[in-house]
Amino acid sequence: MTRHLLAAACLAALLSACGADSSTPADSSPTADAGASSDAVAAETRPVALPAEDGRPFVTEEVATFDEPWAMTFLPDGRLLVTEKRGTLRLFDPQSGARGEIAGIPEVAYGGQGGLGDVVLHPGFESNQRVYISYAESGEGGNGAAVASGTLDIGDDGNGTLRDVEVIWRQVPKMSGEGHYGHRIAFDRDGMLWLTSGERQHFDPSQDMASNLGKVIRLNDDGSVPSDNPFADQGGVAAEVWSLGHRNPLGLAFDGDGRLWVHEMGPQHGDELNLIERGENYGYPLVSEGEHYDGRPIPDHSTRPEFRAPVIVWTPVISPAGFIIYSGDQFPAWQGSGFIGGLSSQSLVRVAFDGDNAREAERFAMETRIREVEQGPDGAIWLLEDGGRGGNGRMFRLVPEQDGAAADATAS
Ligand SMILES: [Ca+2]
Ligand SMILES: [Ca+2]
Repeated sequence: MTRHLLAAACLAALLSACGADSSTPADSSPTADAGASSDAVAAETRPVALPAEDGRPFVTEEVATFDEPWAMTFLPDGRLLVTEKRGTLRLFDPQSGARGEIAGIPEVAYGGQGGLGDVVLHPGFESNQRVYISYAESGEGGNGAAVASGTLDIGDDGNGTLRDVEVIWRQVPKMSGEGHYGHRIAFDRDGMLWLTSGERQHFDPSQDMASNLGKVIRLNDDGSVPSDNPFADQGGVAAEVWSLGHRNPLGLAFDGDGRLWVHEMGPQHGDELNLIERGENYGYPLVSEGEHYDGRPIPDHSTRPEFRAPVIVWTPVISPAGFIIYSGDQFPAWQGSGFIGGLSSQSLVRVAFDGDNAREAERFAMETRIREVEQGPDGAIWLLEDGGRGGNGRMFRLVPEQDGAAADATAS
C-alpha cells in the first residue's frame, strides 16, 4: 500500500495557533457544527499552546480516503468499520486497502450535522457479532438521533450485512433542525451501554426530564432501562438519564479507573470536558462559560454552584469531536492520556488526567478538522478527517517517528 508522510513531527511546543481558517469550505459548509465559523475566528487568536512535556514526535500516515467519514471502530481481525455520513457503513482492511460495504443499515436523515454517526462493537463481539450504530432519522415532529444494533455477518468477498437490526433507542421528541444530535456510543467495563444525546439546538430540553435530549444516557445492551439508574423512579425517558444539562456532547470515554469523561461543544466560547457523575446536572442552558451566539449572556457556572462545573473549559474553543483514552504500547508516555479531535481548531488535543482532575497537556496542529480518534490494535492513534465530500475524507495513522519506516515496510 502506498503511503506518504504528511506532516511529520507536529511538535506542540512549536505551535502558536492551529491553523483554523474561517474561509475554508469545511467551516462554512452546512455540515459544520453550529458556530464553527465563529469558533474558527476564536481559534486564530488562541494563546501559545503548552509546551510538550513527555511527548515525542509522530509521523502522520495517510491510510485511505472515505466519503464524509464520521466514526470508526476496529474489528478483532484488524479490519475497520467506518461510517460515512450519507448512510454507508464501510468495511475497510488497512493491510490490503480493500473496502467493502455492510448492507442492512437503516435509512438516515442526511443533512446538516445529521447522517450515519457512530459505530461500536458489543464488548462480547467475538462471540455475538453485535454492532451498534447511531444515526439521524426523520419522523413526526422533525429529526432525532436513533441507535440500532444488529448482528454483523461478513462474507468472503469483503462485504457484509447487518442482520436482525433493531432500533433500541431514540431521541424524544423529534425536533426541527439538523444539528446537535450528539449520539456518541460507548460501553463500560460492566457491559452497560452509554450514549450522548445533544439538545438539538433547542436549549431547554437539556433541563426537561420529559425529554432525553441534552442528556447522558445509560442503558442495558438491549436498550432496556437499568433499574438502578438515578431517575428510574420517574419512568418514561427520564429513567434512561444518567446526567442532564448537556449541550452537544460529541465524545465520551472511560478512564482506567472507570470514570466517565464527556466533552461537549460549548456555545460561543466555553467548550467543556466534564467528569460525569450519577444524577448530576451540568447546567446548560442555565449556566455556561460561553455565551449565546446571538450575543445574549449565559451566567457562568460560579453563579449556580448547584450545577456541576466543567473540569476543563476551552475559550478560545477547540470544537471537540471524537475521544479516546489511550492505552497502547506505541506511545508509552501517553498511556492514560485522553485524545480529542478538534474541528475548528484543526488539532489533536492531549488531555492529562489526575484522578478527578484533567488539563490540556499538549496540542498538535493537524491542519484539517479532526472528527474521530481511535486507538488501533497496533497501538497507533488513528484519525478521521471531517468533511471530505466526494470521497476526500482522509484516514490518518499516527505512529512514533522512529517506527514509521518499519511500519511502512510491514504494511507493504
Ligand atoms: Ca470510534
Ligand atoms: Ca457565560
